Amino acid sequence: MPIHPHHCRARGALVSALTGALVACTSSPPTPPPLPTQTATALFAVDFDGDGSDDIATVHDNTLHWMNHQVALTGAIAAHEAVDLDGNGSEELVLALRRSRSHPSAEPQLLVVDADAALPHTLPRTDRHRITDLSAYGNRLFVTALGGGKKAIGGWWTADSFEAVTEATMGMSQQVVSAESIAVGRIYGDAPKSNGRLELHTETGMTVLPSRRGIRTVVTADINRDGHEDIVASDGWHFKYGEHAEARLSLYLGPDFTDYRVIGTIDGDYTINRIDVVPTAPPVVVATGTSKVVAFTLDALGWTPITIGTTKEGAEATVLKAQSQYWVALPGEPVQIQELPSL
Ligand SMILES: [Ca+2]
Ligand SMILES: [Ca+2]
Ligand SMILES: [Ca+2]
Repeated sequence: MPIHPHHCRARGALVSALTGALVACTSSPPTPPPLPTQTATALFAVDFDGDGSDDIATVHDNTLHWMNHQVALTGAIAAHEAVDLDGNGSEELVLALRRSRSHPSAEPQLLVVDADAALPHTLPRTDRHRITDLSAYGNRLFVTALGGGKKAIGGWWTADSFEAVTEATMGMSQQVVSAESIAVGRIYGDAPKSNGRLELHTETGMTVLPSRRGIRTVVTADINRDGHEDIVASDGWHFKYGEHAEARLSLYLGPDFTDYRVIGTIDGDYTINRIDVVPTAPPVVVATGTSKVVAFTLDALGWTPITIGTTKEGAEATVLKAQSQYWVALPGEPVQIQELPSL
């Protein structure tokens, strides 16, 4: 196998940043999955062929590239999720599209992409709305859409149906915790410009969880590997985001979520647009802020932030798993892929 000098350099830099140790290049490093395009504004990790390793889809020039296919996108990507919707063992990529400068009259759309084709769907509603978040739970997809009156409604979506479950003012980020409970991140409160909050919606009611201010991004993952889903949220939003907002990351341990602790902040950034939890032991949380990508790693003294890249124009880092190895891919010209060390 040939030596890949760029790959080795990136790997050495990241590993030495994390451990302080120098790592020698070997002649047969693990290789990440191939990129459909070398330049990308966005990229997604999806196991299209069901072999257990993520494949990469990229967006370049408003066109989605994946598995030797491409399709022009008819809007901007508002949310995305990988989920095996038809239960055949291979994942589909679901993109939520919204109107954009290049497509000012585009209707909100769910584009379901499998290994062979991309099929557009809509939500069964006719009012003006936009899809703001997607969440996979098993083979099911939970979709959040913001409509009139700043009301965000979350529910289970299939190609034939939508079963509404939650309703929250400006609850734009919603992720499934369990079949009966949904974490609802509200960026604002009921009153204009008031602070949002994190809520847990269940069949029996709603609980407010502690947070700094409004919630920009929510993910769920079993971060301490105890069998219960936990919640990670960026909870520092403020409407005067240039002055008061913080790129702050907080952790809520399930199943009660009363154990709440701050993982850290990204200095100089005002929010976190994407959170990826890497389920290694100990875990790593990769957060994309407004200018930096930071990996938070856990040791006996707590969480340590390590800046692993920069990001611009809303580009988000993506964690992918291939051949039992984790990688972080950063969109750009060209795309950069770094190996995530297991600490
Ligand atoms: Ca695969
Ligand atoms: Ca499938
Ligand atoms: Ca847990």
